[in-house]
Amino acid sequence: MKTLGEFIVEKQADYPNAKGELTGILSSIRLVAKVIHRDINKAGLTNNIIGNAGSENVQGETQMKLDIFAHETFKKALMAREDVAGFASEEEENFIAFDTQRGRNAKYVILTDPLDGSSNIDVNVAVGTIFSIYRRVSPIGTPVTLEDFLQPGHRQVAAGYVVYGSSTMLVYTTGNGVNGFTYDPSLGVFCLSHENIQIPQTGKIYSINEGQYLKFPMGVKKYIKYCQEEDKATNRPYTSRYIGSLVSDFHRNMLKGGIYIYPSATNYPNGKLRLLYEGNPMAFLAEQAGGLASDGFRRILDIQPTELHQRIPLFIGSKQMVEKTQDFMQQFSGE
Ligand code: AHM
Ligand code: MG
Repeated sequence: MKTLGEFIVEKQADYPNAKGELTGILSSIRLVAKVIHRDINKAGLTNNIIGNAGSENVQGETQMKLDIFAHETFKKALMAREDVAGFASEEEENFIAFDTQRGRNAKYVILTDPLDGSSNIDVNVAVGTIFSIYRRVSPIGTPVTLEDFLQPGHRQVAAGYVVYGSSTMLVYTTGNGVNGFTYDPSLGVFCLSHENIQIPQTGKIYSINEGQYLKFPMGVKKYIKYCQEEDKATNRPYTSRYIGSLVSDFHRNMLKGGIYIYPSATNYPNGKLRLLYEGNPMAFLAEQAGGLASDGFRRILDIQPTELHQRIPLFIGSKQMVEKTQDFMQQFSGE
């Protein structure tokens, strides 16, 4: 049995010049995952953590929404170790520069969606934490700038997610394949359980919020109908599975083969998901596992971000299925 800690140290040995900064960041993320795992598992019992931020519980204590709690946990863990130069989160409008001597001298910035799918918490459905790491472009020794965060996804150094499901798993890549670690709460360690994950080239599952069907672009509507048509040669009709928690939907599709789509819609002209906190890290993982990620027309990892909380349509998963959606989007782009 190999633990995540052992695995990270072993990988660092492949890079003789590495100073251990990335190793330190991954260790912080591992700790964050354990803390969030613990708190999610008692969310139903702890009445100062569930519910709306800003409201008060019966004891008059301020309630903290779990996604804000996860954000604070992440920020504190990174600040404590000072392994990163800056931090940006879906839960905070501006990025944070860790403006200490160690912070200014650090090489990396980290971006996160600390608790994705958080509306699922109150009903005991799996949620996740997503993270993305870049090498800064501003000079070492200065505080980080916005440009450090607005880099195209193909420049990511590492990315991953934690899924808090029937078991908690941490899945990540440093650009050398994708590996998954399952948490053993009794030992407090993540153990390598899914080595070198490969997304099947095609699959039977499509995941999309079909309630929004009428608002979707014609290419997406036609693709949904394609998924539902009978065709033995291509294993159709496909199966529809939508949890409404990107990490969980992606994780299942990655292991079984499938596609997740959050397209643009008349009420969401650029989709709902965020390029920096959701699109890019999941796209990096998808490609590293042999899959694809697109906005319907372009490779997600090639998009030059223009703002921190930018949204993008997302088509992600098995290669052949994503390619098929691109054909449909292209063919019906005028309608
Ligand atoms: P969040 O980051 O605010 O939790 O929103 C992202 C989530 C995804 O996890 C999920 O796939 C999607 O929103 C569901 O949205 P919808 O309810 O519109 O289908
Ligand atoms: Mg999210």
